[in-house]
Amino acid sequence: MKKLDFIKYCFVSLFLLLSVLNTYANDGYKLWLQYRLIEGEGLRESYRSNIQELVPLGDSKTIEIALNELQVGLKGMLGQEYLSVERESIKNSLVFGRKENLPQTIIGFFDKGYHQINQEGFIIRSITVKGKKQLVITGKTDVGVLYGVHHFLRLLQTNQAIGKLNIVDSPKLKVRVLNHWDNLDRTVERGYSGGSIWDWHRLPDFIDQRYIDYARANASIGINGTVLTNVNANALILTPQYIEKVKVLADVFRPYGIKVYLTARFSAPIEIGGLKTADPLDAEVISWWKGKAARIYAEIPDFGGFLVKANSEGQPGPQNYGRNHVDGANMLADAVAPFGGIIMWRAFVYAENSSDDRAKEAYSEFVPYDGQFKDNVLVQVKNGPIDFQPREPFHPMFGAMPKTPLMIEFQITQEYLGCSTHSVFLSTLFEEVLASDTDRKCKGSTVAKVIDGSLSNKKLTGMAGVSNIGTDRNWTGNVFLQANWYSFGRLAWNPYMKSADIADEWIRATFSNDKAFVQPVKAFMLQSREATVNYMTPLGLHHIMAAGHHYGPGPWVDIFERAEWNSVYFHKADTLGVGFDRSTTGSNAVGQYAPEVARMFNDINTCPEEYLLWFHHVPWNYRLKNGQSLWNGMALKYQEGVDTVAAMVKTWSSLEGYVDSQRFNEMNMLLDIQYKEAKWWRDSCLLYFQRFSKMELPEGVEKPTRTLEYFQSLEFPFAPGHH
Ligand code: GCV
Repeated sequence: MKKLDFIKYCFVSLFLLLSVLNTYANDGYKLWLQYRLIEGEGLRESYRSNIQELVPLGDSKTIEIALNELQVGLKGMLGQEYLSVERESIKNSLVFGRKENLPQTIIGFFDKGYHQINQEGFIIRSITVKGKKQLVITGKTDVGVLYGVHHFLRLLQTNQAIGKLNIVDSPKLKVRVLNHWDNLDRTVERGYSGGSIWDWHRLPDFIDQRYIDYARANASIGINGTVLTNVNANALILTPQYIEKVKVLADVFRPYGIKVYLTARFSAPIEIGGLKTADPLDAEVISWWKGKAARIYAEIPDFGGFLVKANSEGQPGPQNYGRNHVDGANMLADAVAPFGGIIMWRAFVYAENSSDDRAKEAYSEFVPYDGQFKDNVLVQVKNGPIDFQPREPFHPMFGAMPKTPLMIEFQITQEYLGCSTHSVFLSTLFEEVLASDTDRKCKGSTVAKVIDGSLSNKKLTGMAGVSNIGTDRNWTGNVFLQANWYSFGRLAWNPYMKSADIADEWIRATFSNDKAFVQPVKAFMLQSREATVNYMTPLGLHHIMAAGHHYGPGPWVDIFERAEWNSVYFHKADTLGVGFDRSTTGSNAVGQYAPEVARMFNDINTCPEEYLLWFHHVPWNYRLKNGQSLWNGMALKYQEGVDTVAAMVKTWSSLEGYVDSQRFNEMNMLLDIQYKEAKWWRDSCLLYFQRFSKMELPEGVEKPTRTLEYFQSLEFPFAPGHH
């Protein structure tokens, strides 16, 4: 062996050995794009025989990115370099390019497929031309091709056969967007993964590699938009100084199919425009916004548009001028319409003066406006009527505004679910909401069908996820929570996907294809959200976390003047029972749902027990379906939540051999924290509610080792994400 060959041999052997042993440090930066060497020479060989060369068609930046992704991915997974080649060759090739760049010899294979896909869709098909096998990835646009390439790589990452592919797929939603609650000073509201990744100070000249990696990760799961700034907005982002910076980010993201959006502070015409008013019907204000939009589009021709939080939690809005949401949203919609922009107008509102039930407010304010918003307005509705709780029934607006395009907003960051230390797979929460039937009369009128436009024939559709991304090396503060970013993207692409399938993909792409690893991890992921509901807010309890930062339990919170900022407002515990009566005998929030749904929630006997205390004030000795009294059942649920986390800890610690040491150890420590905090939740909530129930803890529930006073005395002045 020549010296050079020998060195190469040693290098390759070492690479293979390290990949197989999986013991080198891995900080999780690569997310689900790990592209580990596929185990089993046989499988690798079968992939190699199908892909002997790469043939990119087209010379756009997007095709270059797709080629690069294939080269990186295939090198990692097959241990082999791939150079790109020209069209003519006799080998089995992987050809990728958009319709108009496909050679005449093969375009005919895709006629039918092109009719089935939209502008962002793709086709992956194995064909044989003159005895030569070809794998073709195509679409109507280069971005569609890029999505196809990522899908193809996912097939390899999950060890699927690629010999006879015929996949035709398109995103079901148009706007698939992350909402960053990032402030210009790089703090992140409700962010638990470090600071903001947007380095405004060094922009526009310094392009952090993170921006590129962020775009790449998003493209790999089909996310096509990013709102860079917090909905609690700062008008400065709309000044030329910042637009110049935003433009640079937009330029980085464009070839990955990602549009940039900004939050528009409604009072910007006053704050940065020198006007005396921000009244949406004022001629000067209208023209100011038109001018502002024109200047943004001059820099960023594909700028997505604005996201607006108005007249909510102190944010200015049209109501400050006696106008309404339609006036505000439509005025902005007119400003961006000439450029193809959209307005995402949030429905998360609750009155300055407490009403009888906060859960009813968004519906009451918005439903009367059904059909009045301009065509380029999406009303952005949180998944539930309160605020991203561990469990909420679906938001009644989803069943009540057939003439208005509604997009759903999920929270990926875990404001109410244990920050980034609790490993909660949120996909099951997202799935539960999307699968909820808004009507029940004509079965199948699910939230998914409302937001994908199929129920009432809407063209503009979307899903927003409040991002959990920050400057931490692993992006999300906890490797496991990368799965929530991932599942958000997959569900925004296809809101009918199942969490079990998403978990399966993510585990295989992120860690290992070994069944002995995939199965137990998948099982605990799928249980993890229910466990959190159980140890935080079982049986329909909600909003009983500590005040302000929302970290940890605080069912005793009763210090705020505004009633609905207090936990006691939400649980209403007294000596008779616990729960918020939203039935017809109470606030009648049930009346905001379609009649069949309302009936189901209204009757304590048909109300699903997971929403029991959401809709009813229930006596402590009420009999649950399992025969337990409410008090015992609640205590046992808290215990069950803790026990599930204990099992998660055990499962994970038995999987050391399958994961690199860094990610393994970090997860171990985080799960230990989660276990400790699950017990903290159980003990403090049970001690607190026991003051009202005056009943003993049932058998099987561990006795608290601390007093209620101890838990009430805990303070966390520097809890993250709260400013
Ligand atoms: C961005 C909750 C959060 C706020 C957040 C708000 C919203 O109230 O606690 O931090 O503000 O929701 O969604 O606008």
